[in-house]
Amino acid sequence: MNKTIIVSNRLPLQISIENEELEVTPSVGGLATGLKSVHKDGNGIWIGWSGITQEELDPRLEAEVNEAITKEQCVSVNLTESDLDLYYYGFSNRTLWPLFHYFIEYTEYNTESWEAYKRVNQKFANKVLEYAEDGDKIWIQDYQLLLVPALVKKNKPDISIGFFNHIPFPSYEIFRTFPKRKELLRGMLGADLIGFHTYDYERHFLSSVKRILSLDVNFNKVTYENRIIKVDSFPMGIDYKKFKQAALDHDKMNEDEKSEIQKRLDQHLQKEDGVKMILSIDRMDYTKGIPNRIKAFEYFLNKYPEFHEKIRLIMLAVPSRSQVPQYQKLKQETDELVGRINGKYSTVSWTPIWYFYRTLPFKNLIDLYTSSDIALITPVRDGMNLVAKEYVATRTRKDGVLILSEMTGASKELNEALLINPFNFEEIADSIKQALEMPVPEQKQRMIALQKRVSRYSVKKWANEFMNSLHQVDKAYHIIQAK
Ligand code: ADQ
Repeated sequence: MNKTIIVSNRLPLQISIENEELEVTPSVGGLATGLKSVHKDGNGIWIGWSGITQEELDPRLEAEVNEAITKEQCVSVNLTESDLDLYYYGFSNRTLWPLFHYFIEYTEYNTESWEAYKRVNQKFANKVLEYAEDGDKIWIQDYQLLLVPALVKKNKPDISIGFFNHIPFPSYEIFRTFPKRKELLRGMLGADLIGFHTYDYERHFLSSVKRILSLDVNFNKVTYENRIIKVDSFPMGIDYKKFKQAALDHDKMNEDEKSEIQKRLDQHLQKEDGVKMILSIDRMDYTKGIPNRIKAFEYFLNKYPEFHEKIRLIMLAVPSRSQVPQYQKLKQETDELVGRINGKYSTVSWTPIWYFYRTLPFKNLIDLYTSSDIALITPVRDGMNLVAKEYVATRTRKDGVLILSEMTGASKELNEALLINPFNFEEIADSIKQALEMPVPEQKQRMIALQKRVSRYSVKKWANEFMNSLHQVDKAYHIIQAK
C-alpha cells in the first residue's frame, strides 16, 4: 500500500528525560493537527528530529526513544549537538530566517554552517530514501530542509515530492544577495509541487527561478531537468473547531474553574469604567514587530491622553531562540521599552502594559483571547500568523477588533481587520482609537465575515488541498511518461 511520508525538522512529539525516565507526549500544535489525517492514514510515517541530541542518549535510552516514537508512526533523524548548533541555530536561524524575512543586515553567512546545513539535509534525505517506496508521496516542510527535495529526487525520480515553505519567500532583490541562491533554488526544485502561504511569495519565488536560474516559467509551472514543477499558494489555517469549542467551554466556566489569570482579568473587566484589554501574543522574534508595537502604543498614549487608565496592553512574548544574539538584544530592548513606558505613565491604580515573557498553557491562551477587546498584531514580516486566526476563532460573542499588520500572510485573507503598516506609528495609534470606539454592530459585522473565512479554510483543509494537488501533479506526470 502506498504511503505518505511527512518530513519536518522536528517530530510532532515532546520528549523529555527526567531521572533517566522517558516521557513522550504527542504535540498539539497546529501543524501536527493539520497533518494528523495525512500522517495517520494507512501506514504513513513522519520523519524528523526527536528534540534530543545524540550526546544526551545512551544505548538504552536511544532504544527506548526509538520504540516510543515508532508507536507514533514516527522515525527519528539523529542530530549531534554540533549539527544542531550549525544547521539549526546557525544556517537555519541566523542565515535563512533573517534573509527570508528581509533582515539582510542580520543574515550571517559562513562556510562551516553551510556545510553543516548540506550534511544535515543529506541525513534527512537518507532517512527518507530508507523508507520511501515507489508510489509513495513525500511532503517536506519548511526552510530548514530546502535541499532535501533535490537530494531525494536524484535517487528516486519516480516518487512525487511536495514542499511547503512556512515563512515568506522574499522578493528577488533580497534573495539575489545570497551567496548560495542557486543551490537553494535547485534544492527546492527537486519537488514536484512547491507551496507557499500567499500568491506574493509564489510570485517572488518564480521571479527568482526565472532570473537566477534562467529557467522557463509558464504561469505557475517551471520546466527544469525535463520535469514540470507546479508552484501554488495554500494559505494555512487553524484547528478552528478546537479554538471555538475551547472558548465556548470557557464561557460556561464557574468561579472555581477559573485560572488565576482569568480571575485577575475579571477584576479589571468588571470595574465600573471597565478597562479595555488590547492583546498581543507572539514568539519573542525580531520579525514580530514587538518594539514597533510598544512604540506605537506609547504614541497612542501621548496623542490620546483621554484613554489613560481606560486601556491596557497585555503582551505575551514566548521565549524563542535565545542563544542567538539578535534575540537577546530584542529581549533587552523590549524589557527597557516596557519599563520606560510603565515608569512614565503608570498611576497608583493603573499599569498600561502587562508583559509576560513565558510560555502559557493552552487554557490561559484562551483566557487571554476571550477577555481581550482588541488583538494588536504588528509583525514587520510574517509568513502567515496563526495568532490572528486564533483570536477570530475564539470570539464567541462575535465582538472584538483585530488590528493586523499588512506584512503578514494572514492579512491577504483577513480584509475585515483594521490593516496597518507596522512602521507607521500614527496609523497604528489611530487604529487603536478606531477599534476602541468601534460600535458593536460594526465589530460584529466584521467579525462574522472573518469567522466565516477562517472556519472555512481550516488547517485540515489546507493539508488536504496540498495533498490533492500533489496527487494531481503526480497523475499528470504519469500521463506524460506514458505518452
Ligand atoms: P510562528 O512564527 O511561530 O510560525 P504563528 O503562526 O503566529 O507564528 O504561530 C504561533 C503559534 O504558537 C500559535 O498557534 C499560538 O497559539 C502558539 N503560541 C503563541 N504563544 C504561545 C504561548 N505563550 N504558549 C503556547 N503557545 C503559544 C511560523 C511562521 C508563521 C506561520 C506558521 C505556520 O513564522 O508565519 O504562520 O509558522 O506556517
